[in-house]
Amino acid sequence: MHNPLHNLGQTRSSQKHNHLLLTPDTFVRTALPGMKACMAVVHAGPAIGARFTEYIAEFESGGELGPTTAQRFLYVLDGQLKLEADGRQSDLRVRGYAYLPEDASHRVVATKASRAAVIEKPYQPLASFESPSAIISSEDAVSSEPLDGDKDLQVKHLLPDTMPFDFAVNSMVYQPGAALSMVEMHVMEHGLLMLEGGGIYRLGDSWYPVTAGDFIWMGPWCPQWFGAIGKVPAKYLIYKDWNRHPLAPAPPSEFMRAAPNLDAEKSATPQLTSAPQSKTAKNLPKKDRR
Ligand code: UGY
Ligand code: MN
Repeated sequence: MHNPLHNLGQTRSSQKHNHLLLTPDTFVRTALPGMKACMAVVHAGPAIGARFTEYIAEFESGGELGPTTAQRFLYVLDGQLKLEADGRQSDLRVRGYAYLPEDASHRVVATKASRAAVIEKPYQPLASFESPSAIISSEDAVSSEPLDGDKDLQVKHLLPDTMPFDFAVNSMVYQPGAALSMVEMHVMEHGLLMLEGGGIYRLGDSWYPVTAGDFIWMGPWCPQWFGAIGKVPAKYLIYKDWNRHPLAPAPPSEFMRAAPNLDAEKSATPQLTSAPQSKTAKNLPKKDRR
């Protein structure tokens, strides 16, 4: 039953200068331009200092995402999506995902009531590399590897670990009792969606109980540590920017300030490839690639 006293104003949600914890009791839905029968719960974006946006899209059957001028990554949480890109149609089921480069004209339509995590980031090109092609795959098709040799903490890299990609999206599964082996502080920011289980997240100088459905944004150098507690594994989907020099120009400011012309027709057609195979960027010891 709806509680008019709203739990006396209590929530686990918290906003600090270098991190944000959003719990489902505080989610507010909004429509984004071009969405049809679909609502977004925006979790992070330039308004809080993030250089990407992440939102949960909640589709009715037949609902559709609007366009974006940025790179887009989609991960299906519930239901089923039909993706049309480059004249090809693909079905994305739970744990299915897609990476669409900036110039990929595409449509995303739900074939039943569905939810997806959507990440969008303006691309930072490198003069010496071609920009990436589209990827359509499933987490189930990607093999995992232990983090820092800990078999109880398994990571799946959903995007190729190669320089053309300016961001990574990984899933991380912690057996009960497993934990990050260090308090991490790094230049990259994170968008993190808890998918299963729970535990304790240290963010900055605070320790938070977290559980499936929660979202966390961590700004650059935000102290971070996680330990899984409970009787089931804890799993999260985590975004980070990477593979770019810290002095690399930020994405064009039009992306951040002005409303882009989202109706513009795009002509370029991406080349679709299957699951990523390459794992390790050249010249970097694997253990440092968290
Ligand atoms: O990839 C990462 O930086 C990851 N290990 N961070 C995290 O789980 N908070
Ligand atoms: Mn990290």
